[in-house]
Amino acid sequence: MKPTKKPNQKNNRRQQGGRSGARMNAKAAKPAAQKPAKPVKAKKPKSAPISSEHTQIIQWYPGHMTKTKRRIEKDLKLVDAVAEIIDARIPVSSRNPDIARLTAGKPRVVLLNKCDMADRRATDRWVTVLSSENVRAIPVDCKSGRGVDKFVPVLTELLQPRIEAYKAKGMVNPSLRVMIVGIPNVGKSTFINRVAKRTKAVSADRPGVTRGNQWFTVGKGFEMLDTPGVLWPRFDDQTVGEHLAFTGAIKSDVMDTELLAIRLIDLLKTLDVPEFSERYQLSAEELEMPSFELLGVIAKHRGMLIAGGEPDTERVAYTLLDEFRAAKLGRITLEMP
Ligand SMILES: Nc1nc2c(ncn2[C@@H]2O[C@H](COP(=O)(O)OP(=O)(O)OP(=O)(O)O)[C@@H](O)[C@H]2O)c(=O)[nH]1
Ligand SMILES: [Mg+2]
Repeated sequence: MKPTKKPNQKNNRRQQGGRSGARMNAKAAKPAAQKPAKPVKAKKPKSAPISSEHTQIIQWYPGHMTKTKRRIEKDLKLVDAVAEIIDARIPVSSRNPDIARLTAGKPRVVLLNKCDMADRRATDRWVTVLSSENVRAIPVDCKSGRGVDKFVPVLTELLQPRIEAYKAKGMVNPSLRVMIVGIPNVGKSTFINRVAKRTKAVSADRPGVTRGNQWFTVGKGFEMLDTPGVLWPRFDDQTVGEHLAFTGAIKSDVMDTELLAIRLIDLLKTLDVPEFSERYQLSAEELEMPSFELLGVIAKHRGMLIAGGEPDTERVAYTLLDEFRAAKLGRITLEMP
């Protein structure tokens, strides 16, 4: 799919003033895309100050993800259960809205990963909301391994009818196969390594590390299928793209970092995060400023200046996003049940 090149993106965005939020490009998000897409980087207007009012286009549904989705549908026939890994900080945006239909009644475990970076109480509430008869939600922190030991017992319990059926067919110690699915960079490969108790799958802190499906034997009687991260089109909610970008599921080179940082500041202000003002030494008065001005204030407080003493807003935008992604602003859940 060819990126939707906006010849007059700068002016377009100004005209769209008043609509906040990263705007999904409906054309770019068409699920029927075939070819891998070249990202469209939104640029901030040069002649006017940037603000939360400006929107940017995040192209977040490249063509290879359509192919991956089809392959997942095909490989579902090979597995006994599905483990969907979601990001505990954004349980709505990181969730595949089609999974129930795709998995067609297969036992499913939802793992709320990266819960070391999410608000504890919010995670507890999400566990209750997401669990149902055929679905179990488990909070995990694959960085430390916390919670991962609950996975095999829960899965074994969910798969009991299937294990009995295998036994009835005369199969002794049948190998149970689990497919691991989730958005890019959510920790799928890290989770497999945690369950296997050794590094088998390649993992790194950027989206798009796992390129193809790969089977791993993770212990007695269990095999896991690692899959590339998939993003699902969500036309209904424009904030989804932003939340995916804040947490690092979408590559940062497809968006304007300053606009993104301004939108993050908007959100942090509404969530009333004390670590935000403490870390960047922001007074109550400064917190009242529009977010684009606040970005400049943070740059000044951090000594990030360019020639002439102007704040280096681009550099501070990267810093802010990096620090949020590393949970240096505290444990923050962006989406509540
Ligand atoms: N803080 C924290 N970091 C985690 C956790 N789980 C995984 N990570 C980190 O997240 C990054 C991505 O992990 P991967 O396992 O490569 O993610 P993936 O889902 O396989 O990513 P793709 O293959 O690109 O789709 C790595 O830097 C991991 O160390 C967690 O529970 N907490
Ligand atoms: Mg991976």
